[in-house]
Amino acid sequence: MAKLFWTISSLYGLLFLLTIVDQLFSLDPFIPLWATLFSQFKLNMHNTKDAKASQPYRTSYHFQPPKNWMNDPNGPMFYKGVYHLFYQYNPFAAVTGNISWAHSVSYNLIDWMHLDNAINPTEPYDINGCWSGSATILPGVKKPVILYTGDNFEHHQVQNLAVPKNMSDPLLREWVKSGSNPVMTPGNGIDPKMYRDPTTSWQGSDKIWRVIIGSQINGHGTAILYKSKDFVEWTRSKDPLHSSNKTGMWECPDFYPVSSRGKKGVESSFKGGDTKQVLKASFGDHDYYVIGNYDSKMDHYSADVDFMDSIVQLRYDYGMFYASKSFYDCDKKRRILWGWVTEADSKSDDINKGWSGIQSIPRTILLDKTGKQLVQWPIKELKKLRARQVSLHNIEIKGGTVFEIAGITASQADVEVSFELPNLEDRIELMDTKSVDPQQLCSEKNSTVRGVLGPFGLLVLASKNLTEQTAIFFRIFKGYDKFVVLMCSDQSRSSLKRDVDKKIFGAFVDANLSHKISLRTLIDHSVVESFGGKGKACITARVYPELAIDNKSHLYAFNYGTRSVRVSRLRAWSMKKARIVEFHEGRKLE
Ligand code: DQQ
Repeated sequence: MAKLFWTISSLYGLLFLLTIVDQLFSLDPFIPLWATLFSQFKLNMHNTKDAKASQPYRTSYHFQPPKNWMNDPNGPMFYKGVYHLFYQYNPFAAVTGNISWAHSVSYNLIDWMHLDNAINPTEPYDINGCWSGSATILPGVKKPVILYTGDNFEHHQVQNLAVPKNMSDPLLREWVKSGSNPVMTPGNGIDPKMYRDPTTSWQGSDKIWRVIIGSQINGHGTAILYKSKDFVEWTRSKDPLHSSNKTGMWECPDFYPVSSRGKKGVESSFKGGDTKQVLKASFGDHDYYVIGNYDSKMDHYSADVDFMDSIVQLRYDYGMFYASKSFYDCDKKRRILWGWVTEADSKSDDINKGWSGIQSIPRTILLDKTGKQLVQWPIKELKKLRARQVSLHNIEIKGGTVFEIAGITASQADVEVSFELPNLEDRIELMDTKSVDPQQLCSEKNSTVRGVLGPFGLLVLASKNLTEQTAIFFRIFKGYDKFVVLMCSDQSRSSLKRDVDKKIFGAFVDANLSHKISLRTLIDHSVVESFGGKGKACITARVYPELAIDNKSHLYAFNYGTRSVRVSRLRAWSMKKARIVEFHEGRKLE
């Protein structure tokens, strides 16, 4: 027993040391050592090779648990050299149910160690599920705390507090629930079934903590505001922080400052100047956000353009991406966003696969130079997985042609391409964006419909004869006062399978077009995550090809417009697998 204890403690000691060294010096050689350490201690390395043979849709570098159901990301944080990601998890099946907080840790947000669940439904106040919530790192004591929603014995939603059991454990594996739970309960006009998902808390200049809870009051999406001095006693403010009579229930709100100068992220309690404040709410299957100003003295938030007040809605992602959560990474001074990417196959497919749900690649978020929208980009650590590379320069793609980008693993790749356009004054089609839904436009003008400038882009996860293909492409139109860039992700021919959702997605890219438009696409077996115009519009899709799997998958560039476009530069990389290890101590689910 003593030996086991010593082994485990030295393992943690070494791990902690390695994470610190890695943080300080960014030394890649330590990474294999980290993995070796775990295999030496006979921890359960996940045998992905075997899994792949029968699992063509399992991802290789996106975050997913070894099995079962996963939905929302919860309580992401960076604490003492370790990134933590908790997530909504069913430990028993590939469908939703028994929702608990699973827990994984990483030193680089790419390689992960899966730990035992952090919070399980065990108490009357959370017995029907430990639902979404957030972590806050208390300054001074530098201690993380979690607020989460419990679905209680009456199926009423209440807010609960949990703290680490052992602050000297660098992985913070065990969490204890507060004896004061629930710390917030629905009252006065709050529907107990519409009261959930506390945000990361922030402090005003009065040092008082604030948090918002997602709700729907009188049919309106609402962020209920609470205040507390000690995280235990919370008082509801008379007025909500914000609400909208144009939306229903707000799930998983997020509220954070972004710098209006420079490229650094901003911590949630930041009170300096030169910031704007983002409010995100999840509703109608999408994550919408507004940008505005927050006066922490009056607790007043005003959006520059409010939810649903403009034809074009600001969304983090115009494909599949929901219940997201951001956190401030104090180590690299950036704000990072995670989002749940659900499956587009059937429930019975999920049961057969034994799993459902992945997380997006973590993205850095910044305010765009215009101040009118955010820009997102895959975290720089992802580059560590780039392996074999192909590069192309200055290639003309004539109208109506396709060419293969060979030489990389097309089912597991990172592709960056920049398209150069001909003279935009030429007769290109007109478009009044004020009355057009881009998703609808992409469905009507799918990848087979020829235009003048476009569709041009990439065909990914494509079979050799193109029977199966997912097309990510642009079309350029002439708007009233500027050129309009439409970005589409067309899944309609992605698979021969019938029982999968092949919806087409679309977004306008506010790209201030000057003859070039860029696309980055991350391809990972069953997920295609695309960033148009340097991250101004993102579209994530799930696809389940039958023919175009593993080494039978191909990558092409195409142009079905009548005018030629030029690939000024294309770089594509095979991607390595992320290192995933499991470390379970077999603690009972209390
Ligand atoms: N998922 C959680 C809720 C949240 C919803 C339950 C959003 O807390 O509102 O698993 O996907």
